[in-house]
Amino acid sequence: MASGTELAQSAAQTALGKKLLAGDNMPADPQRGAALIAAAAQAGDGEAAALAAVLIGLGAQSPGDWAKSLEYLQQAAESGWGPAQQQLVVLGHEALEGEAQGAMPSPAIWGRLRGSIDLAEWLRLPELRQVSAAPRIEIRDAFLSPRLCAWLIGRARPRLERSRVYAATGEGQVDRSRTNSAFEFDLLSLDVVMLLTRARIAAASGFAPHSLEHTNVLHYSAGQQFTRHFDFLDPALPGHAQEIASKGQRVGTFLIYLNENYDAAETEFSLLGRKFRCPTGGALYFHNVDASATPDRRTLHAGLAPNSGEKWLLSQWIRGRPLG
Ligand SMILES: O=C(O)CCC(=O)C(=O)O
Repeated sequence: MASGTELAQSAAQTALGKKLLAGDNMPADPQRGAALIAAAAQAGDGEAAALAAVLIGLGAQSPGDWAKSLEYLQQAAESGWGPAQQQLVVLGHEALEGEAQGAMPSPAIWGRLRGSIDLAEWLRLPELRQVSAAPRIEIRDAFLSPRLCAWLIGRARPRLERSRVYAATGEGQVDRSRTNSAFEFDLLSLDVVMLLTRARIAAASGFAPHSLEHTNVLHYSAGQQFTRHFDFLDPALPGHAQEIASKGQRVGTFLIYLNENYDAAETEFSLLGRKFRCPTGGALYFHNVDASATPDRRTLHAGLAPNSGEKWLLSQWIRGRPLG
């Protein structure tokens, strides 16, 4: 068992590792950050073990990598790191939830929860329904379970900020055309649940996980909206052209409807005269460019305002090539 001084040392290593990963008040040095996190996890720091799970998940290329990531998550949970315990609860078998959340859960529960996670099921996709051929729009019902949707809402709810639009300069800015709020999951906000969700989105869209931008969870109160817009970058605008050259075109948009107890608030494609919304966990995917990779102006769309209730939506923009 680690002494108090050893634990304090590994917590300090974790704190420095996080700063180096994020480039927080110092130049980013992901390699050194990851090495510090690995060392702190080895020394028994729970937060570091949870971060190691994320770092492995970020580079995961096989079920074996995911298994390794989950081992670290179990280690973090066993050392008492609450966020890791909660992730195992939401990923694991529902029947174990009550036991894990009891006042004095048995130390063995975290291993049992990990053992109950069905990784093959994660990567098995629900059938798709094509609802428009050009632009191509697809729906997959029950893409995420209601439990997962509630988890994602819970992660975003305390961290919401006013949404921004992508200006002609290529900068994000607050604008009255978009009045909803959002939480953007940056590197240090990621967890294994979100990474598995991203892996599922990547599989459904046919792109590599590294082609996915930061994931956003959007929130609309009654009356809030995202007026008609395109998601592709416009090559005619210098700021966008530069962004396309350096990071690739935003070729796809993948939306997951995280709840359903609101009125109206569909995603509207005005030029197609069509509106869509899915029951909790359903996904809508549309291609922002046509078969020749040209921006498709028929994708003009809006997030309409709820008349009542609040709408939660996961929004994932996808680039045509992996981001560096
Ligand atoms: O809220 C919606 O239904 C649409 C969201 C959207 O337009 C986007 O994320 O690009």
